[in-house]
Amino acid sequence: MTVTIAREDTVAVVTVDNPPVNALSQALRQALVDAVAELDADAAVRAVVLICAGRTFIAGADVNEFGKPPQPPHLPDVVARIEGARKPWVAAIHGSALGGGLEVALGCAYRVAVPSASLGLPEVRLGIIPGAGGTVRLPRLIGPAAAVDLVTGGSPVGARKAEGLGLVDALIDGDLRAGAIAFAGDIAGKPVPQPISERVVPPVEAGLWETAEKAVAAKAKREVAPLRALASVRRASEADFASAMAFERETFLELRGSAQAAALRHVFFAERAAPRPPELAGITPRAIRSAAVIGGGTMGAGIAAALRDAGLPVVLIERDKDAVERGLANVRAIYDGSVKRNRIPQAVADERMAGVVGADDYDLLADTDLVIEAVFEDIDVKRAVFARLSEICRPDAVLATNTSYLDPNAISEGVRHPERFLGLHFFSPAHVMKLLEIVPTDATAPEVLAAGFALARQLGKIPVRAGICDGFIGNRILKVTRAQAERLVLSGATPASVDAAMRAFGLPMGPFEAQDLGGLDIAAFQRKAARARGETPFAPVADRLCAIERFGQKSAGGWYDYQPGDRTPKPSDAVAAIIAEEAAGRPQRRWEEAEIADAIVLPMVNEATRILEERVALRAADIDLVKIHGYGFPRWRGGPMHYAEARGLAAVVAVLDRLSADGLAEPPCEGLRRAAEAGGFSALAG
Ligand code: T1G
Repeated sequence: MTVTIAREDTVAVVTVDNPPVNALSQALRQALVDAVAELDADAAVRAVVLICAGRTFIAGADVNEFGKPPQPPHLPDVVARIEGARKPWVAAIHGSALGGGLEVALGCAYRVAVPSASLGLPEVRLGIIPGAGGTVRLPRLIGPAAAVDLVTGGSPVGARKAEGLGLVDALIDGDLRAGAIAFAGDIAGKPVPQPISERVVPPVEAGLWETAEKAVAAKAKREVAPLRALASVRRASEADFASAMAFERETFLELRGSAQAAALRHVFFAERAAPRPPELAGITPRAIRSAAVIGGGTMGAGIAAALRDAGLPVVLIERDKDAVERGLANVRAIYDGSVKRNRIPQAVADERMAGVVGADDYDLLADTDLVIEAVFEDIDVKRAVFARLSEICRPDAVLATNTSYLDPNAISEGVRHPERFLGLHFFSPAHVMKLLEIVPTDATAPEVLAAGFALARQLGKIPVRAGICDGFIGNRILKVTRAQAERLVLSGATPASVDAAMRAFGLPMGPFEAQDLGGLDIAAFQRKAARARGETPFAPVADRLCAIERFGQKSAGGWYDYQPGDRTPKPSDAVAAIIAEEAAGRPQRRWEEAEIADAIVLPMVNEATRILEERVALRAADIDLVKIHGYGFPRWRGGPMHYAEARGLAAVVAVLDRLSADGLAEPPCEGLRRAAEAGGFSALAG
């Protein structure tokens, strides 16, 4: 890390260089304090530019330091030293000024930025609140309402919007350093703006706090930090600067040590490790500049939209003209929905739709870089598609299957140049869900696997490398969850009580609601294949529901009853009767919410441990990402594996031992017992 000072006539330029994102390590904080002292003492200097090397302005406190006691100089003191400097400091922002980086910029007398820059306070996404004056200075600078949005939402704003808010004083077109020096030269010697800490917060609109409290609580659900951040902005508006700073710092330090902050930090680092499997170090991905999707159903249309959203031209192939039209209509319906929900303007939807060519002619794919198959989950149908693609596509074109359960090795049998084949398992809706399971076959070449990971980044998705087994990582665990949910309703719980318990745990919906939404027939199809392989999947009630074609919302009834046109699940007497029949002879018991959550979540951990031991997943943290980004596991719990470690694996083993003794779960696997003895899953790492 270096902080260098250059002198351009009467303007000093302080350049921070702390790769990869100029995070505010202890050494950098000290260097900034030293720079203030040095430049205050230099009579020839009349203004100071603070600029960063590399891809971004300061991106925040160093998250690596969070697990340790804070070291001086503490960031609020650094910001105060800059604010109290005898010469005006100008923050010159490119890339992102985030968290502590924006707080440092707020200590400067001025802020200038290139138009492409962004500024934000994302601390709530890490389970904390700004801890160096962000919630206290921001309302003084841009007003309480705008400050509430920035602080409680955690989303950055672009430089132009920031200028409109008064957060940025000038936009610099062209070279930032030169522009910032010119700006500093202009303001040098002029009256310096009143330090933000000495200003008062502009008047608060009537009802702001009550309205904000309702909106933030509704969005944050069980996450603690957003409401605490709101409380800090409110305190800043109602108290003097010093006491508001003390309140903010006390809240920050409390949350910094919280379980939710530890979980969210775990996810932050997991999301940055997953896209870099060690086997791909130094491998250049095969370039993907054009794509095609075979199959215009729900998945194919979603994948086509995801590709278009990333700017790739897409050919959507179906078997005949009518099917092509249906496929294009499915893509158009996705964009109509996005416009209706104000996600994108109509013009963007039209431009993206214009980039989808529908066809029933495979010959159009002769020069396409990537083809993703999303046809019916039948191996013969898939093999036939790839046989044609082998004939027509370039030998180096990447061929991918979106299969959920079939073996990509088996699908790729007969494919020419099998090294260019892999599994890309998208989650429905494919243009929304972040998770992408990337499944190499025995033959997949490293540069092709790397192309899968590069595509994930281009699509803004979270890639997780998955080995081949039935259901890869996520759906394999889902099978266990569904079996557990049935065990619960056969031993005294009800679909409604299980779903309520899992919503209370933090899931967007419970296992029975989810089955009704997705359709019971899909899992029934998988159970039939499993039984053909000699397996014995446990689903006595689901089997009976499918036998009477109760497939869920698509068939007016599944685990719940539905009124026509109403998706609200209603407890079903018919289902209750079937459950009662299947439960006959089984011990019945009362189930508290926490016990239901244990009986659903801890068997997930057990199966995930097997997945880890079999190397189907590279890391326990990867499995957390699969559950969070593919199945809605609450991010603030860090994923099932982090949740189990935070709870204590010995305690997890004890609960599973008790449940399995009552026939309500499988016993803990050997790997889980070993991890419990070792105190964590890292003991199972290869
Ligand atoms: N601290 C330490 N390392 C960080 C970091 C941080 N804040 N942010 C990113 N990295 C590392 C990351 O682990 C990865 O490392 C590399 O940088 C590239 O990251 C007092 C307390 C800045 C928008 O929450 O949003 O300030 O794996 O892959 O896609 O109130 O990183 O390469 O070794 O994400 O170009 C607030 C978090 C902290 C910003 C760049 N700040 N970072 O995205 O690169 S709390 C944040 C980001 C705080 C104050 C409070 C993004 C990015 P490696 P990347 P990117």
